[in-house]
Amino acid sequence: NTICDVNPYVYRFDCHPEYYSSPSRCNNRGCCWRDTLSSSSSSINDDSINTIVNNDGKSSSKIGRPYCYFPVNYPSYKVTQWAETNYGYRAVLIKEASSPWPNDILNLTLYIWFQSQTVLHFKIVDSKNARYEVPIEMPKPPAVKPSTTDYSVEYFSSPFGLKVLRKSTGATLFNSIISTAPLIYADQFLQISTLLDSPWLYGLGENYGPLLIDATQYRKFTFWARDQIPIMHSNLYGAHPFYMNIEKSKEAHGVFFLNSNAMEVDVQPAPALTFRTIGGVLDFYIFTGPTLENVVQQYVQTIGIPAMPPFWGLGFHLCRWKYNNIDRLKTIIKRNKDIGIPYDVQWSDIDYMENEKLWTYDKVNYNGLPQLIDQLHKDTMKYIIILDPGISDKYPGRYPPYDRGVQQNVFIRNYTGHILQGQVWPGPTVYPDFTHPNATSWWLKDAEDFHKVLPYDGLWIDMNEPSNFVSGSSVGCTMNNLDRPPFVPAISGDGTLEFKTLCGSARQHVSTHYNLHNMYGLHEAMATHEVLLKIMKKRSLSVSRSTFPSHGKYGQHWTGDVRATWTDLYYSIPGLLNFQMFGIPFVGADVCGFSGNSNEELCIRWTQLGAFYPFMRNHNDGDSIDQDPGAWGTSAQKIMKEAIELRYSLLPFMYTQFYLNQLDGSPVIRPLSFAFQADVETYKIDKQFLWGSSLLISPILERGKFNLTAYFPSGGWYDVFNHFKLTSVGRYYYLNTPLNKINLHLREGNIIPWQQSAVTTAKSRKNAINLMAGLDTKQAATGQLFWDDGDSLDTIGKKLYTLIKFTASRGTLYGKVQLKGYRPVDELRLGSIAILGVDRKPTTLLLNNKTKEFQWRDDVNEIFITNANVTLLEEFTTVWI
Ligand code: MIG
Repeated sequence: NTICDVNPYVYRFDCHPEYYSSPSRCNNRGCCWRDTLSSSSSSINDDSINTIVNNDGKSSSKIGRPYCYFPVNYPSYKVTQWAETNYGYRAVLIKEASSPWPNDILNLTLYIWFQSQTVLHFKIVDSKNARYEVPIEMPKPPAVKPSTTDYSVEYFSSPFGLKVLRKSTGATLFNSIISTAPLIYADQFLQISTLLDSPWLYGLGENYGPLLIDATQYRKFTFWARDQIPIMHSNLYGAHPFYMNIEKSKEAHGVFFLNSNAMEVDVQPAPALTFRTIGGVLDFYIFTGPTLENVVQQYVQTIGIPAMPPFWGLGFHLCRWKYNNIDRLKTIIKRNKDIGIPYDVQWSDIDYMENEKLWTYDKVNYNGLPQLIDQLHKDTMKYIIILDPGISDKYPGRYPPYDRGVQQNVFIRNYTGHILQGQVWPGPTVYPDFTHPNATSWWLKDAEDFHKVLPYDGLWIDMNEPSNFVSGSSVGCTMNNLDRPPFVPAISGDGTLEFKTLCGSARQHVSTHYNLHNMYGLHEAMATHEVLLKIMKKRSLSVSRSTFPSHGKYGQHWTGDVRATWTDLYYSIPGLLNFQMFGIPFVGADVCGFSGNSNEELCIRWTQLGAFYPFMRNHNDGDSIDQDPGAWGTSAQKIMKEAIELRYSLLPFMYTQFYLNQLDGSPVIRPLSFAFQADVETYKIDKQFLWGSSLLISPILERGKFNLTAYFPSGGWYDVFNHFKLTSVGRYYYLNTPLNKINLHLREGNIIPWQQSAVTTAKSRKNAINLMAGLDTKQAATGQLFWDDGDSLDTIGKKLYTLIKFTASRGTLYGKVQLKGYRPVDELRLGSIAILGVDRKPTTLLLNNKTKEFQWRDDVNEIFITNANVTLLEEFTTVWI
């Protein structure tokens, strides 16, 4: 009595997601096989496959309509108890017959916590045995539910399904009541499906591709941290099982699956989504928004507000792999300083180390490096070094980081209990277990000692997926169920979990590597963050390649080994926008591209776009040609310099976005949809983005292109350079964009603070604050400035900052000091004021009640005051009559 008539076919959920499904294998699972859209069974031969084979021929994350799918009412769980509790509900789910997956768990408990008005938390656990759960700090479940919620919960008894609805509209926030998508809960195979309210999805990272995930198509996302050049259809460095769905009614919600095991997510055009993981428990958070912005705030507040970066972190960073010696490094620093590139931070990649050993520097090729760092510091610059997690075990008795690590038991062990040995740059290496209680103090000791030798200002933590040049370990892995689980998601590589990393069976203090793998980078970042706090006693940067939810609390991120291609230039935008949603706002892609040779035009366009990355670092591969600004022809140098100067001039505004992020988790850069959610056209736009919600960046992303059709949401937009106003009806407009031009528009109704740039942020910070106000049709605009010393800890909590709100309305523009907790003597003078879109030419202008000279531009209706020359630490008022 298997009912295989599942039509429309979009409701067919994959019952054989692994490679090589066949009618007989499908049948063994009690599922239905159809290789056509018709509902009758076909006689296709046994070795047909339902997946497209990709290059390695082993696994594939490219999917289409499944041939093997669940019949209607596949044996599943029944609700045997459903109890209303103070915090929500508790239910018992029982299944009679085992599923075909080994170690099926037949008795489950479901907890539903009404966490807050906008956050619902539910978790399904084994009723009898505790299972591994993700060891990150999450908000405590409430003892009692809030008096009102935006959502309501329903369930279906048999087969069990759970539905969460938006009360106000009835929109689907989560719905696993699907007769053809049973809940499966076996020890190493757990899956749950949900119907989506609409096909508009964002999230599911770390991924490479367009911002909008179109659920009218099939697509599989895989989550298993891997040292993998960013490409489509592949698991990458980090794992963020979080998505947002814009509902048909244009409100938005988010769903976070708190699970760290190897995982895949199938998207299919029902539209629906299936989470399939190989361990842990089913633990979900639902965020009701209703704006995309609210969803991100609710998610970020749940996983943790990011660390506030130091102001200097927003400056320009320069790096490359294989300067190879100090003369080369000095030459490159000099040639960029000589041409006046604003430049805050110099980095060193692995070639500064002696034989690639951590906490050493090459005293031959980098003789004099400490003195060079001192010079950088004198020039108000900073210096960051790379660290890889692998510790060389080649010099026992002679290499303290290794010897002390062994003594303190901080290295990951393999299944037999011996320290696991892999292979990275120094040759054979062992891996610290950052979950071990001794690990942070062990890490601190070397970091402190080395800081006395080489006074770095921040750390770059690479290879922390963790990456391994031999799969598993130097002696391979076991055949046990942690290394050869019954099911492996469609991850890249040779189809095994251990490919280019450690064995799943390896042991860490908190659990197995099988469970903790996706969190290796997070745990390293936690330790590194603590170490930096202890050493610097100031804000710093720890920029990590691998990330997991809550990473933002401890560190920053860059998007890894992007190629020096126009395609990668484009995809850097959705990449960075995704990390805004994942709560890691300080993120950048390697400017000019990492792998392969860059070229002048690409590097110019990349520098122009990179000037608007939250984190701007030009970095490249060891074997590629130089691509620092000073490496190019003089006209290219000039354009790059202008782009970086533009960035520096806008940093007061960007820094203020980071302050706002501290308050509620808001992104610092945004997709257009975040600011114009009612406008469906914006949902797919990922070639333009916003700083805050007021500056629109429309970059050139193609070779040989000197014009652009860019989308302008309805309303007024002021060209930041020529001040002309474009009043859009919500359509694409043609923009002439020669090589030296970046399209930058100020949204009407906003005031942005800016400064003249200087060669470092320490210097530009001293310049006067200028204002650019773009009045809206009601002659109004607002803006604000957050200012502190730039690197002290917790200036917000300690109120050691100054916050000024700017308002323009009907013939006045004034600044009100909200808090005066930071009073620099030589900063915060008000310089120029540009007021754009004034309704008529004034005859008189008063600044703090005194007549003040101004210029009037008739073509753009602009008031311009060259130098207001008043302090910003007191209220000021401009009135024009
Ligand atoms: O196996 O340290 O993503 O930025 O330059 C390559 C050398 C190791 C990978 C990083 C890249 C860095 C490179 N690293």
